[in-house]
Amino acid sequence: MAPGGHGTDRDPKDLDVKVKVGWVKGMNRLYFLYQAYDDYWDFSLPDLHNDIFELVVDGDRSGGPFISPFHPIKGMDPMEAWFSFQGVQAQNYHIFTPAKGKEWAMVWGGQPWIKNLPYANAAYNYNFNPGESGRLTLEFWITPFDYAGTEGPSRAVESALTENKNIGISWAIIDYDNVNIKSNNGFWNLSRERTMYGNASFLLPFRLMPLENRFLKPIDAQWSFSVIDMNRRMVAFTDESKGVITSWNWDFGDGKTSTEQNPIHIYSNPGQYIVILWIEGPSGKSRMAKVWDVAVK
Ligand SMILES: [Ca+2]
Ligand SMILES: [Ca+2]
Ligand SMILES: [Ca+2]
Repeated sequence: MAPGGHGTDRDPKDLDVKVKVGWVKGMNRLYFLYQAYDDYWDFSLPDLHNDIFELVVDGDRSGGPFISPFHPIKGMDPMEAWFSFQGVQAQNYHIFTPAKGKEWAMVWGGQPWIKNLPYANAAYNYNFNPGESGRLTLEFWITPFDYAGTEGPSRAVESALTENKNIGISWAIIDYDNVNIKSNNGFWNLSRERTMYGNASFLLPFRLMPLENRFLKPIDAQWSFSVIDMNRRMVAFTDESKGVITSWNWDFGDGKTSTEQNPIHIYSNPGQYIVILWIEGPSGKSRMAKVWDVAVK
């Protein structure tokens, strides 16, 4: 991490942090595992004086400023900017480590609803009192938004998380080590630019990696379909199988078959069909059947 603010000499006896980030294909969520040792966990007060993991996410890397003091229009009313601008296109979470008698995070903007279910959740594990040292584990997940307005989820747009997409992320760790001293003892940035907290152009690209090969089967049948013309009962089938494949065999469930990779089939009669794809390759065979997903009237 690049130092910023105070606390430029990192000392693991003062603070030692490990962060892991993950995602699951098919869900617009980012998962975090935060493991930290601190010599003084500062979390008894109800305000921002708290050990904090400050996370900033820009799900579509639109970049640019996103907090009211950085609004491009000079002299903008700060509350107007808070509601129309702050956190709308990139989000900043001040996550309290830990949170006791306090919500788990402060979302720095006019969209506090994004920290609650079904958009986020958090759980802590620790065994210390305020002012003591020890180890903390925090697990949480969030939903990044391309648009998160103050009016709530009805007009919101989740960031679509897809394989190999780059998203903007940075974080800072704010270490308070004395409940009686107002200022913090350290502010550590992942980004080299301290103002990453309010300008998404200073976030770092995190690539949403595909599953590593060791987690994949060498050959794995999968497919999807789309009814392209219900009047003609015309259905397009798309092969989504993984691995090296040399042959495809489709059974459309009406007695007809195909050896094309991506066939289009016309059903003669209405009904729900059991469609089966068999594939073969150098590493073996695989089958994927779907019962009654394909239905035409
Ligand atoms: Ca400390
Ligand atoms: Ca954005
Ligand atoms: Ca601390």
